Amino acid sequence: MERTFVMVKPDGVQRCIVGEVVSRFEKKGFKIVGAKLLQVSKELAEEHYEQHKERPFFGELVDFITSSPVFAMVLEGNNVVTSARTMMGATNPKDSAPGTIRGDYAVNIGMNIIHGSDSLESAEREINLWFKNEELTQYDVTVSKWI
Ligand code: FUP
Repeated sequence: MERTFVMVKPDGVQRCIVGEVVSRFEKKGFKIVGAKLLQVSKELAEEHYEQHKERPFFGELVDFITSSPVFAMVLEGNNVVTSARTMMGATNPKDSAPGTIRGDYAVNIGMNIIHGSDSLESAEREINLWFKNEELTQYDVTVSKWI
């Protein structure tokens, strides 16, 4: 079953919309298989955003993501990588559609509430980076047959 890594960024935690974000994914039909609130270290932030190392906003991005705790999750379900990205909306909130998480809650590209893996390969890398194997669970949900 497909898995993805999703994180409510410091702005989402500070604005108390962790529950709202989690609720959207739960209601959609995705299963939470791991979750934790954590203060991100500079090392973890730099490794997570490695692909943006040369970009002018890299320093700000690392400062932002380490400025206050984040809520990290691993979600499981059919096509969850693509679906979670669709539910998040475009990176720049000025382009993200109403009804998406960024479209409904963000106005600023630097503080856009949520991160989600952009491919199966990124999902695997990010899940391994953020979670230890023993922090992830395997369980059946009885509603699965209805989804
Ligand atoms: P996304 O996959 O939608 O999170 O977007 P990217 O990986 O392209 O960017 C990661 C984060 O860098 C964004 F969430 C916000 C930040 N960013 C900027 O601050 N400025 C930019 O021009 C692009 C991205």
